[in-house]
Amino acid sequence: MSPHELDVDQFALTRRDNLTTLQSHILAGQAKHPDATGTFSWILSAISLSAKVISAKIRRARIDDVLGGIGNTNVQGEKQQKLDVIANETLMRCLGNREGVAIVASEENEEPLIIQRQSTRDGRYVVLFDPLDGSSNLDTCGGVGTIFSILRHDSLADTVEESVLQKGTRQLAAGYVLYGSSTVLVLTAGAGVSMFVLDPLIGAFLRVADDLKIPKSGKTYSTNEGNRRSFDPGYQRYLDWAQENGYSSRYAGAMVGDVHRLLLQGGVFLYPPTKKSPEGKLRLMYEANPMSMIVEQAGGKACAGKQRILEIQPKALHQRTSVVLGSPDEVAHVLEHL
Ligand code: AHM
Ligand code: MG
Repeated sequence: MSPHELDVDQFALTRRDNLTTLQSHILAGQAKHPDATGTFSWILSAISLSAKVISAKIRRARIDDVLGGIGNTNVQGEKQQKLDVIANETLMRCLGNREGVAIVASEENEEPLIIQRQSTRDGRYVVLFDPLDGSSNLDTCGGVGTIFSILRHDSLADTVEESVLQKGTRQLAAGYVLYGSSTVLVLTAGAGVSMFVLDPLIGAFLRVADDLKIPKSGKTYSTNEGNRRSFDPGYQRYLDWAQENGYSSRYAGAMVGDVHRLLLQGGVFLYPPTKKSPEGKLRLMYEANPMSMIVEQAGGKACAGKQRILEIQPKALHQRTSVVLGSPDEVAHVLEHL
């Protein structure tokens, strides 16, 4: 081939391998909506900035001596880690000055925070998050994560509560950041799931997968089996069945870690009601809903008992729910036993 001839195959390969940052992915999404003002993209970029800051703080946590508890409990009665507070403040600082954010609500704050206090009705979005999920893993260098959910602010709602308490089906976007052996951001804006890895050398999230699909099945279940005796009999029957059928058990102690594994390798995650948490432990609005949206967008299923999680009408910001989510075949196996 002469040097002037175009090697079409090679060109196609180069095109496929083009580097895409989270920023350019977001802008490409925005370009598909000609009437978009860019506000939504700014919010996603604020979340990406928070993820970089939190990731850096976690990596240096032992050196900077910010591990361990602060001696306080949060609104849920759970021990707050120093990094819970740092991650919460980081997200608040990044989102607090973004135009278009009307309300921010977090696991660590009792009440939603009204960002646009003077003119809440001008703010267009509500951002909900769990700043540092699984934070009890921190002291032992285990995986932890940030989970977020973005809703449209209901400008006709009379109260802040009313605007925040929307079903998961109304989420515009959802995602999580896993601070594991690498920092991974998984995002859906309702048209498939994309995955990005933080390249710490250049400080950018690079896209490593687009339109991610969860395996249809996978012989792994994730649950805290220490609670098994207080599970309803249906869940216990499922665990018996899974063990008789050669399933493996994997449990990270951080939902983000477990969901990330099943998204890539298949399986099912269960947090049923227990004696200690009769409604389930996980929070509907900023844990179960965003994770369910991601799993469903990837082709999986997410239920609370037999009800689809995304269709639950929330009654309180910190409402809890039971959770069964993952590969469609595996969720079906659980439901067959309930
Ligand atoms: P957190 O938001 O207070 O960290 O709690 C949520 C976490 C989930 O990430 C995880 O799946 C679960 O709690 C673990 O709970 P348990 O220790 O009861 O198994
Ligand atoms: Mg959590």
